[in-house]
Amino acid sequence: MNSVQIGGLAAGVAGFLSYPAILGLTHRPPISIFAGISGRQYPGGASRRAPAVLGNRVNIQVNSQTMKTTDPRRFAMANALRVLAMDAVEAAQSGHPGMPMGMADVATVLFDSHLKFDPAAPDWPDRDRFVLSAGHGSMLLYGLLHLTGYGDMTLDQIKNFRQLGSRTAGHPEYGHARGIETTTGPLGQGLANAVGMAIAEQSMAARFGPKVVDHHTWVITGDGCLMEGISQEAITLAGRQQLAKLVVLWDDNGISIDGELSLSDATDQVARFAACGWEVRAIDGHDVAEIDAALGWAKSNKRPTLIACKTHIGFGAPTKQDTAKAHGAPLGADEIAGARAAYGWEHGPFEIPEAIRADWRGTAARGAAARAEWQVWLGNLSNARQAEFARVVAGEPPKKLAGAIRALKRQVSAEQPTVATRKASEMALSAINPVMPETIGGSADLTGSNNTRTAGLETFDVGSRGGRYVYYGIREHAMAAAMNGMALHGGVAPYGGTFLCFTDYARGAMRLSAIMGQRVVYVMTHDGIGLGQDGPTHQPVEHLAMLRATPNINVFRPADAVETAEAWEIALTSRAPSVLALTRQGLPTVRTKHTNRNLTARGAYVLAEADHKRRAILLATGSEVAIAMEAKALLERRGLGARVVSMPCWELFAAQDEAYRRKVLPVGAVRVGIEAAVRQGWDRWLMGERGTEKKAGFVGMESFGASAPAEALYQHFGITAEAVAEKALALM
Ligand SMILES: Cc1ncc(C[n+]2csc(CCOP(=O)(O)OP(=O)(O)O)c2C)c(N)n1
Ligand SMILES: [Mg+2]
Repeated sequence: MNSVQIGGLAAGVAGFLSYPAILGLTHRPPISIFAGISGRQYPGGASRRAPAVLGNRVNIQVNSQTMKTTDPRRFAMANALRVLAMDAVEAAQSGHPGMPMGMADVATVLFDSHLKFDPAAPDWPDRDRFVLSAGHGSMLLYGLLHLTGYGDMTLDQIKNFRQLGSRTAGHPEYGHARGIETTTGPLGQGLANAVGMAIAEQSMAARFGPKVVDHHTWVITGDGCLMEGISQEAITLAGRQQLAKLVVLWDDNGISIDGELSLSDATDQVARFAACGWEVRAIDGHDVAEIDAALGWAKSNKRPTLIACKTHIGFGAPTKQDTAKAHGAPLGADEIAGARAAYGWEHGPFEIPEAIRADWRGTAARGAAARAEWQVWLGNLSNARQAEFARVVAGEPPKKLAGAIRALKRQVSAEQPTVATRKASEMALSAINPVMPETIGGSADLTGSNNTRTAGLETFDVGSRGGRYVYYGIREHAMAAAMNGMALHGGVAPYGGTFLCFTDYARGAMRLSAIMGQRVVYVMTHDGIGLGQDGPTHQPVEHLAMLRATPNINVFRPADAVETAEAWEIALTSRAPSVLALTRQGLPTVRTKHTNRNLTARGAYVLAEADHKRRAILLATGSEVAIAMEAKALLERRGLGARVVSMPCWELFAAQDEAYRRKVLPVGAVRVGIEAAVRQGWDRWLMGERGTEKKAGFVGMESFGASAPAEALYQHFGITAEAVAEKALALM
């Protein structure tokens, strides 16, 4: 049988067809898998050719002998990765052996001949980035780091895979071991991170020159990554931006957890990527010569590249190869023995012969030489430019930042404008962007609403990589994940906007900003019912609670232009992600007296002291601080002293010492919290921290909101100074 026609579906979906029952892996019959479009030319001249290895329902015997003769060195290197994955998963009795076994050949060729890396300097700024988006295959990455000689990844770490305190967590965790570029596991995130890394590379190259910054970003994705919605956002953004140095290696194995991919998907991924503006090619992911050629071709492309690597999940496992059984469970002793026999691997668990280790360590030589050459290019920059490069790579804010913020605060306190905090954020950015050339702003198609683009910021685009404003399009999730990638890449400080409500859409990536501790600033405007007539779908009543429940994110809800400037300063000097929840509606300036000190940095502070004997403490954030001030006036008029505490950032307040918190929230007075959002989370400040239930009240939201002008909504939901004063009185 010489040719097979499959009705227009991707190869992985079409395993039922009558392939030769036993297909040698290097055997290449002239198979045409794409009926009617066989030999079709794809953009860039790549023709989508038939992978030599097809069909996941076919019991393919591993032709290890052929692979061995074709390229014995790389075959042995790949087998080292495979046995380490099998053995580590077996030892842990937990983990995912199938993907590393399937992608070992691709990874070997990548590290052996293409990836620019140096284990002696894992953080070298001009290294290629390698992202394992299919994070469940973590043992592939750990094996690579171990064998190539990354100091953090010892054999003991591999043996302690998935154990408490080991660097070899279930999924790759950024910060656990050098060489892990990003935390992956939630499928699709790594792919979108990589888009951000590729953007950062281009931006840095425009700033510091293409000799000092010139590297690729390589990503391994699985079927799962490509099924996730975020992948569509990511690949269309990358396609539009023509991120030529981004290469996706898709582990096209036709299997996911539930079984054959055809159960749930029939997408022609190659055609999909081509339609999004990518260069595409399909290869046999076990044919090293073909892999080598494809990776080389990818580097020469003018647009991002997808290489569909047809592979066998659990490659070599006698009965579990090509089945979901190889995906996420230990293979068991028999399968492991059978796979070892298929590879001709005669060594015990975790045993790698010295010759193979030496071959792996040898792969680092190329990168070491490239780094030495790079040092020369860096040295050619002036001292000032070198210092600037070092500063931005280290993520240090510029010295001028503090002064710029102070000057703005002084001006605002004097002029006391009534402005929306989204506008105040633009004012802050107008002071920041000129003194902080590493910022890269953007918005998910709400530029005019989020006020994220300041005068003088050019567009980041194909012909203008020096531009610092990214039109992310309506892609909240990919925007957030790309910003993670930019922050992880280093050298740039990303911020991006959407409506606070659409935090939901970005949430998967925002959680990872927090887990990884990355300086990403989320400019989330339209932060409550105050946006008015767009109605409940756009009124984020529960989002503050959800964000505050997320560890390691600073959630700022500034009350006026002064607090907004302070929040920006903290966000840009911090190692954690920040959310700025900003209003659409105008707010009066409440910080009318200038202080050089950043009061927002303490999280909460006494904005206005009680004039009469203190009977009430009114705690509020953002747009409700002005309401608290009015309520205070009402109470004082009746001789009842009320203190107003502005709480722009709970996380920072919680981090203050007890003495300071006690000073702000002393025992005794009744407490009323005011926020146009749900109460969840408020009880710590109202009833905890020396408060009591009897003396605690809350004025806020219990429902989703409604469509009406903001003013009417505040009246309708009873978030008014009168209601606050009444609540305080009732508690006294
Ligand atoms: C967002 C997200 N949803 C679900 C999962 C759970 N999960 C991990 S791997 C996987 C299947 C992925 O299939 P594929 O990428 O084809 O991996 P393979 O089985 O080929 O290794 C799923 C559903 C996850 N990690 N992330
Ligand atoms: Mg798969």
